[in-house]
Amino acid sequence: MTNKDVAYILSQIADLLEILQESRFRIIAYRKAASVLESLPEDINDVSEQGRLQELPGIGAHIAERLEELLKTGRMKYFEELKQKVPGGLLELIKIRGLGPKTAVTVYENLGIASVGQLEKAAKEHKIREVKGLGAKVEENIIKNIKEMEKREERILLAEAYPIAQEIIKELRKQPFVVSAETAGSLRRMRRTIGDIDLLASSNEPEKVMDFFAMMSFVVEVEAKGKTKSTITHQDGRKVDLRVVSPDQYGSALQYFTGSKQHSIHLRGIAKDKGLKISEYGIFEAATEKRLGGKIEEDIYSKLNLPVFPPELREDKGEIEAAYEGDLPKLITLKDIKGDLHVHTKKSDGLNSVEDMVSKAKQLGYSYICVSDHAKNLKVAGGLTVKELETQIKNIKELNKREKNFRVLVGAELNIDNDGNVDYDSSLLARLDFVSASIHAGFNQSKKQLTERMLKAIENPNINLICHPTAEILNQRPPYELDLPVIFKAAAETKTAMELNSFPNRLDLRADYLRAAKKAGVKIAISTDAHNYNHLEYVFYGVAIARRGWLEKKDVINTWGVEKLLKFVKK
Ligand code: DGT
Ligand code: CA
Ligand code: CA
Ligand code: ZN
Repeated sequence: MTNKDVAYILSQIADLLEILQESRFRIIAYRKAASVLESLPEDINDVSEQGRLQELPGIGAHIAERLEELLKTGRMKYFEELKQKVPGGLLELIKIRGLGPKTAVTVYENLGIASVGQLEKAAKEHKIREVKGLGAKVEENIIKNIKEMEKREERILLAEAYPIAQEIIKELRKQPFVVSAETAGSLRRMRRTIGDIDLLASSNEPEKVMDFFAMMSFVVEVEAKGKTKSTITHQDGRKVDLRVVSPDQYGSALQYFTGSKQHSIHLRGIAKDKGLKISEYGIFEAATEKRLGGKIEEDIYSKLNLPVFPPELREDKGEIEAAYEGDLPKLITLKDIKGDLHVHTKKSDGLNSVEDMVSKAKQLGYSYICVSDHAKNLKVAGGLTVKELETQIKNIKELNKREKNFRVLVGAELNIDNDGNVDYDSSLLARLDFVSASIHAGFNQSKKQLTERMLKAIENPNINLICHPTAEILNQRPPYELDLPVIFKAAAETKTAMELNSFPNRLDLRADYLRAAKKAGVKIAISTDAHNYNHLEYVFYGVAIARRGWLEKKDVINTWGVEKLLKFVKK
């Protein structure tokens, strides 16, 4: 048992005593003891064996005796007895911020509530405010704090995790005692959402790395600190794991901790057939245990006659088979992107002018953008009236006269209504350079209805792109159901592109749908749906997801120059 384990038990005892409304002094005593153990510089087991427990501040005869029992037997009778007296869910209840033991006991005694789920339900049904001594304010806080608690358990958006990790990696690499440092896990594979942030470093002085990591300026809590692995909470509330290995094991460790687990399991099977063994420590001859390498990832992959896969592909979704058959895609890169086809301005619900968007686009090295403000039927998003769109067309025409190596396309993001119809009449649409359409409401329709609705838009000759096709919002709204094979077939036939929307909480189409779309012959636009000029940078995440979807430059229409793009639009 570690100091931390013991401290946790002591604090649970304090919680239980609070729920049982025991003596204030006893509760404080257990809290104090827990905090002493939390920061104790030596191993509690040693202290106990040497009979020095009572020498520690805040540890009296009673607690010392119970600790000794716990450290010797792994159990503490007193703790077990307390737990018997309190329904299990109550301990969970008092973890909700602002809900003290007193309130927990009150709701338990009055309403029989002993779990977070029951509590949330009762609060939503306004049962809490009726309990004597609680009231409406308490009820509101309960709902708010439960929501917050759930949010903390959500997966992190890639665009949230990535900058945090890069900041740490950059600092680590500057340290003389760090040989290399890199992201690992789902973050290195650039999944849309990340469970926890995994980092890996190599060093000959691992303890220095651990010390440095724990003391970085944005660390708000050190959850665990070991000789080669630590976990901290970043000021953004996110947990970050860092492991350190020796430089000669860096490659095998990086391969292992990048995963995915499925990918690595598949590799291990292949290694076994070749009489080899791989682990985080290296690649070995199975019979003799002789180490064959592990300093770089290539040591592992090359012994299996495999290339070092781009991390985005390491999901065991056919990449290993494709590599043996020489069929791996040459993945698209950020440099291939030449323009953004989904950009809003302040004329609808964006923040900036066309000029602002253009100037940022030029900084990114683009040669075009398409201004696609919302259209008239989407009033909530400031959709442009016919007259406003006419003005937009005129203004952009003027602007293009002043531009030399840059082209602003005029477009619109039409709203596909419940019947599959869109804004404006087709003579006006025909005057636009590039037309997008998307579903913004009516998500509760059946799969059949939604599919037909979208098909109608796809078959509309004026429409070139379907934006955020499944309407999924990460951590908030699941994708609606579509008959994707039917949709993709129609899109390929009509040369209607599908969007990979790069906005961090969308990243829609997701990787497996992109692959299916590509297989069906559908072209993809990686756009940002920028509502201010900084959003144009989100394309980075879009490209990452495109890579996870095995997309190549040729599959993506905004890697083309503007002439080729407009030729595609003409269908
Ligand atoms: P996440 O955090 O849920 O987004 O997903 P990952 O992929 O980052 O998974 P995580 O954090 O549990 O573990 C990091 C990596 O460590 C994982 O990608 C592969 C490796 N790993 C973890 N558990 C196992 C295992 O049981 N077997 C193998 N081969 N690798 C594992
Ligand atoms: Ca992870
Ligand atoms: Ca992890
Ligand atoms: Zn949009």
